[in-house]
Amino acid sequence: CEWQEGQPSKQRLLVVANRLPVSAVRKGEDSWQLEISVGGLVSALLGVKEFDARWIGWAGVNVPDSVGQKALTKALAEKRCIPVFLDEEIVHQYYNGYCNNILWPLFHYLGLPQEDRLATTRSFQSQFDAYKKANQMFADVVNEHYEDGDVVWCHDYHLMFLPKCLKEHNSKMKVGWFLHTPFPSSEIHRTLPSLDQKLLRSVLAADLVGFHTYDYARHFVSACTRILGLEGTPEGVEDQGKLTRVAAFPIGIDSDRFIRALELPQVQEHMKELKERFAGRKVMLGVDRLDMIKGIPQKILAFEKFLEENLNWRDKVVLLQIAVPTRTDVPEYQKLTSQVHEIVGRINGRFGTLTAVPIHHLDRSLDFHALCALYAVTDVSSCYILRDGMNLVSYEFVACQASKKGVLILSEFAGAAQSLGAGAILVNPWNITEVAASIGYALNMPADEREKRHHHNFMHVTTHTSQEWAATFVSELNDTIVEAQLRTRQ
Ligand code: ADQ
Repeated sequence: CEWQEGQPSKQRLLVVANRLPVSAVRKGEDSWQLEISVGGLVSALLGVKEFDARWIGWAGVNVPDSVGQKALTKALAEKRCIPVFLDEEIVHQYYNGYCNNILWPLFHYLGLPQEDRLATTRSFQSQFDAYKKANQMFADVVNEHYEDGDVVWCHDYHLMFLPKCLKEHNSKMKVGWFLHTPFPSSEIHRTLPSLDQKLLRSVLAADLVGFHTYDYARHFVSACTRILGLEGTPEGVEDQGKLTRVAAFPIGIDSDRFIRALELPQVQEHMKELKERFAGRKVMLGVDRLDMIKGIPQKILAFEKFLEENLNWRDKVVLLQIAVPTRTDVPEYQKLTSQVHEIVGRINGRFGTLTAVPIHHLDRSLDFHALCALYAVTDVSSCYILRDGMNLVSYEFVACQASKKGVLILSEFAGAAQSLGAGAILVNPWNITEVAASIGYALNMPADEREKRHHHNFMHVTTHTSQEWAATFVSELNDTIVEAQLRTRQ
């Protein structure tokens, strides 16, 4: 975990996110095993080494006893991580309930099924209360560890109340908030009954509010003007003389880490095995958390349509879908897993031969080296997500394709479409006819076109890195504070 290599001479940064970059597994009364977590936020922030950083968050486990809490706190301290202990009821109401059942689908424009909508409306208030309570618990831990001059960087939709809690305790604290998901149009935001105002106002307590794209930032400002009646300015949102800066900070990846990894003997070995295993076939790849927003069923159905219409490709192409399970105790996610298994089974039954099946689907995460090797041997990366804040998988694929120059098929509803759109084939993931045609186009694309498209994206991915993203956000936050101080003095 490179996170532990903090640099004491640099500015102190407290990163606050719902989950720590590691998950804890209990091995005894006072012993813990820590495993790196999978997810975009972790991938992006692990590469950030310009700060003397500490990470505050939940370790993903209920630890009711003080012996266990003490031992876990000690184990995490070695990784520069500080735990927030949440009990089962809070996790149920705040994390599974308000965050994952309400905010997540809402921010990704996915409505809830009618029966859930009714149940949710009834349980709304208690989930919202738990959300506020959990945010206050995060604030208490930040306050305990905060030192004058620290920058506090709050992340994501789980912690929209945090800026307010922190500023109420210490108005001089430098607080930034960044959203990793899309911020939907204000019309969607208004369907959060009666509580929308509270959430927006809490976020506005931050000094700087950041989004992946200009569109999301614009939606946020228009929600503040339409719902709160505040004034939007070119810099952000103004409320009674206080300006909250709002801007786009597109995230990137630690591209060097991927490029360097490709030279490692174990990665080369993996690549050799994969090439032998899939010799004579083009490789298409999907790497996603198993989540509704990733559109895995739609992706597989589009592949089926492609095979239907192009039987000559039947044993010449393979789709490798690596889907790491998340939120496994939420029924919607369990249903999604069964649905994907069923579709994969049907298509393999329909198009498989005695020696080969068209889809390899794995319900698990891959380690970093295996992932790099897989990206490197892929011919076509299928990132046709239904909706995604950015989508780092598309960046990681591009970083690993320096020699192969494979094709990226990317959803127009991913934030990455704005940065990698010129090099990728953009598709509407809901339109499987269009996606199926794009698969054919990608598989047959001539080398010079592939090279041109790849070059565009590679330049972007290697210059707009996660390090640059974090440095820009923090420096903008520092500048915002200085400007605010100057304004108050005038
Ligand atoms: P995620 O929804 O997690 O992130 P994404 O940006 O694609 O989505 O990042 C996923 C990360 O997890 C990647 O680094 C990928 O390598 C890793 N990963 C996914 N599946 C894996 C598997 N099976 N095995 C191993 N590793 C796997 C959220 C938002 C995104 C936003 C990021 C960063 O939803 O829109 O881009 O945060 O802001």
